[in-house]
Amino acid sequence: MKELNDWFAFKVLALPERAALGAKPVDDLIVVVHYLMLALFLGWVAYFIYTLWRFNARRNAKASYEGSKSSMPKYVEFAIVGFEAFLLLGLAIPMWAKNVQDFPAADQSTLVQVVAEQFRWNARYAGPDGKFGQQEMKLVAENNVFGVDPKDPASKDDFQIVNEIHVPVDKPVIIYLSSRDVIHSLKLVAMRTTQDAIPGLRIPFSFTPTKIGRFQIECAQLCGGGHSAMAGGFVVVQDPKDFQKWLDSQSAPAPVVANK
Ligand SMILES: [Cu+2]
Repeated sequence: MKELNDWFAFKVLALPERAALGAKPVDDLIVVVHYLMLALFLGWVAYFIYTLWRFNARRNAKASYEGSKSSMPKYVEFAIVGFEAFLLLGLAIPMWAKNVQDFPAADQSTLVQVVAEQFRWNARYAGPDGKFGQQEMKLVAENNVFGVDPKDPASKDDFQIVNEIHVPVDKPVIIYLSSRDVIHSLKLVAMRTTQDAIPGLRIPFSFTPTKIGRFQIECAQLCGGGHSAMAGGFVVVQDPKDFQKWLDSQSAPAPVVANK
């Protein structure tokens, strides 16, 4: 079954490569939904053919004005409501609760702050001290999209980059996502994960990369004239040693980096 699912996912649906834990269950869901749709399609086609035969004009020369007196449809409706309640309460909500419970601990994850803006992704790292400097909404400006307080000593070694998010492989990543202007949405197709970036909110979301490489970021929310330019962002998944080297190479003379 597992091989069949993967064959269907990659050969029939042509889904892109997977590069994170949790990507496979997402694909399995997509595949199972397609199986279900196929079964519904075949079922409805069979029913359609049956009705063509059953209600043919030659077989039913006189129309019936009474209609069905059966109470079957009522029971079927109740059964469907019951089944859908089970899907929601028995499956969907417990799975969502498990996802919330399984959210990785911050001290065991790579932490990145991301602020989306028209039309790029700003990423911020805590630097060698592992501590993000204070931020304040009122400090947010054209050249300080994170609203970093330059007076906070913890902000001295923080650094920012644009359109690249570097992370080490096989370790959970937590991205704290926000937006400076309109609603954007950070979509990582290879990780099978998407999160809206909403002005005024900082939303944490997580994934665990399992493959080294450069993976495209797309904006999944039409955000303006340069929307397509936001596909110029990449998540760069590195070997832990290469990631450390990269971290060390990012010297940060000032916490506030001009973006333009
Ligand atoms: Cu966007």
